[in-house]
Amino acid sequence: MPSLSGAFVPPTALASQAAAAWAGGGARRVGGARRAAAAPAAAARRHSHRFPPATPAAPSLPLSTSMATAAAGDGGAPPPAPAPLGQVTLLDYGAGNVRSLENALTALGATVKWVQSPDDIASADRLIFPGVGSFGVAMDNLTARGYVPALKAYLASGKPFLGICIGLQSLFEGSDESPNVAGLGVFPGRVRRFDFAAPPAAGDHGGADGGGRGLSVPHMGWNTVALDRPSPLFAGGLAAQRFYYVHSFYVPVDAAGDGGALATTTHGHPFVAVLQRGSVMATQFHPEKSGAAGLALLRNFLTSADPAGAPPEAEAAAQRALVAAVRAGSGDGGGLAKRIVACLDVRENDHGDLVVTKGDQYDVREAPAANGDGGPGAVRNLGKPVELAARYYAAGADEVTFLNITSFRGAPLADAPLLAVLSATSTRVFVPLCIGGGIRDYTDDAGVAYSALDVAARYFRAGADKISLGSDAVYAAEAYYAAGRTGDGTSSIETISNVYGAQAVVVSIDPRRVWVASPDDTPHATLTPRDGAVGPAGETHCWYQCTVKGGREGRDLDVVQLAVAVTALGAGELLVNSMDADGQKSGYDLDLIAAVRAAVSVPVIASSGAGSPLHFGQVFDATDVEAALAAGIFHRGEVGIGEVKDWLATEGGVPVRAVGGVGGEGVPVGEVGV
Ligand code: 1PR
Repeated sequence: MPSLSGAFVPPTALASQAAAAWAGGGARRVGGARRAAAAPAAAARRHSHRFPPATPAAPSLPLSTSMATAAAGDGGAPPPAPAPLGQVTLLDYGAGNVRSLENALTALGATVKWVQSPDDIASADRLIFPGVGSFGVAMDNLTARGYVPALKAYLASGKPFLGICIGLQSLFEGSDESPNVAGLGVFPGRVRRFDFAAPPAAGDHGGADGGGRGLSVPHMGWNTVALDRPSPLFAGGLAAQRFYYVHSFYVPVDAAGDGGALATTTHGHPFVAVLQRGSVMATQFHPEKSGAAGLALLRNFLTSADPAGAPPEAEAAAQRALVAAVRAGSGDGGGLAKRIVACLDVRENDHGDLVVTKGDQYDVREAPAANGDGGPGAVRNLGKPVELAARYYAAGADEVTFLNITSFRGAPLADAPLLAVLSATSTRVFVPLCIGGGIRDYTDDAGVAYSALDVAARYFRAGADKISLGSDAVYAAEAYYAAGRTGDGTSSIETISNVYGAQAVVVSIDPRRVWVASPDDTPHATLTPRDGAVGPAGETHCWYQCTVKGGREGRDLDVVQLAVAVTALGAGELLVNSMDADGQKSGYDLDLIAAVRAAVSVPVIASSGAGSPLHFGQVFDATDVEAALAAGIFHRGEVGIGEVKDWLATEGGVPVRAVGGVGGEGVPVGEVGV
């Protein structure tokens, strides 16, 4: 178990040996040309701890489950309840999901104080800036509230500062995202846009993603850190962990300046993962969404006497050993892990309780005979939403999705129980949460009009990191084509994406296969199934029709048309269900998923039909999607998330985030120590 006090216990004999070898070998190597002659003494001291560069020719193997788990400790017994950690000040300006960070800090035992005025910034002892929204929105808000002078003074004060995501990017002079907006300028240089119009050069990425097309943008998911030098922030084995990133813009390593990049990561090319100059630290990833590893990093920031200083030598040696061990095992290639997503379809059962249910080809009711009265069967009840979500987090789910499957019938914001479920879940689950169902413009029974943006805002405030649009996205795509392939700015996709960013908008597609004898029989793009399947009348071709209202109504739109339209309108990720494969446990519909994957450059989540770990391997191998989702097999306990990940890591050669993490995931609130 990693120690909270900073003293590091080498996790395995392997790491111990590596530590000894490293300490005896190159532990004192200096960063050569990267050390500026005139660097201040403190900076020079830090440089003396730098790790040597990774061997360029090192193979890009996945970070092995066993190594990362071992590096993180046994993850077994729950840690003791956290001692109070004192106060931390959060700089927020009211946009996006900052509740997650507050929840994470509270769960660690910290008292959170929100900045209400410039004086609160000046009086803070430890300040965290969880920037959300775009670069321009962040800077405009800081300026409008008069925070910029106080923030600059704080950044120069030597007191610990931790920026997160936009909180990192806003430290620079400017960004491609908002070209006319000046940043804080603490670091020179600009934040750049990922541009993968052309595929990265062979070997230029971790092999987990990419292929014949460019890498997906946003960079969304769990990626590694390549630590440049030991740091108190990474005490406790964190250098071997993956963290959750979600962003379309990045800080080039050069822009961070000499020694500015405490850690880098790779998506097509290296970029800054963690920045540090003096007491100013910032992560491109979201520690509050990075499971136990992220919580451990936050705890290190809060508890280290000098989080920006050099760690004690024992800890520094342990970190060097760990980095060496990771490099030896993984080649330091980085790249996104494939995400495993647990999905919870929720609805009221016939007694009015909100339950997790699960359909077979979207039918969530038991067979009528089970009732004995000739009426419809009962809604399948597979458990309580918060409990199941927490269980999946503990088991290593990389993301949890709630789909409110009957909300199209009523008024979504009247669905207070679901908002309560989301709020409760976000205090216990520290990986990304997505919620979908019923997000659209509507008017309630009292005649009050709500926009989709209003509905989404409530979900974000309740703890969602992303929202998912189903039916409304189909209507938006139809309007897009009717208007000549353009949006008018009013669709739910556009309005929510504009305010919260594309990465916060998922489109959930509910297609069904339509068989045709010949491609000439339909205006839609057809394909011939790769497994040789034929239709009921021997048809050899099919197309995938979009549906609305939970599959109850088919539309004259195919999945590729939908995918192209919704990403043009601003969706940042697609969730591809299949009405035919749902609940069948015979594998994902590879033709369907490959067709969508090939049509877009945003991340794609494969859904419907998983029955075994092999099916996950097949979909990653055949379609190159970034994530795969399952429901039924997890709910019924037939296959565990850990089983899937172990199989992928050992048999499938697929990079995944190690299950277990630091001190175990999903420990109860009040016991989130690491
Ligand atoms: O149209 O914006 O209100 O959103 C409604 C949302 O509810 C959509 O995302 C839609 O997919 C979902 N939904 C509606 N009805 C159902 C149903 O099952 N009757 N669920 C439904 C969709 C598919 C997945 C399922 C996977 C994996 N269910 O959620 O989890 O198929 O299942 P498996 O691993 O067991 O095969 P809107």
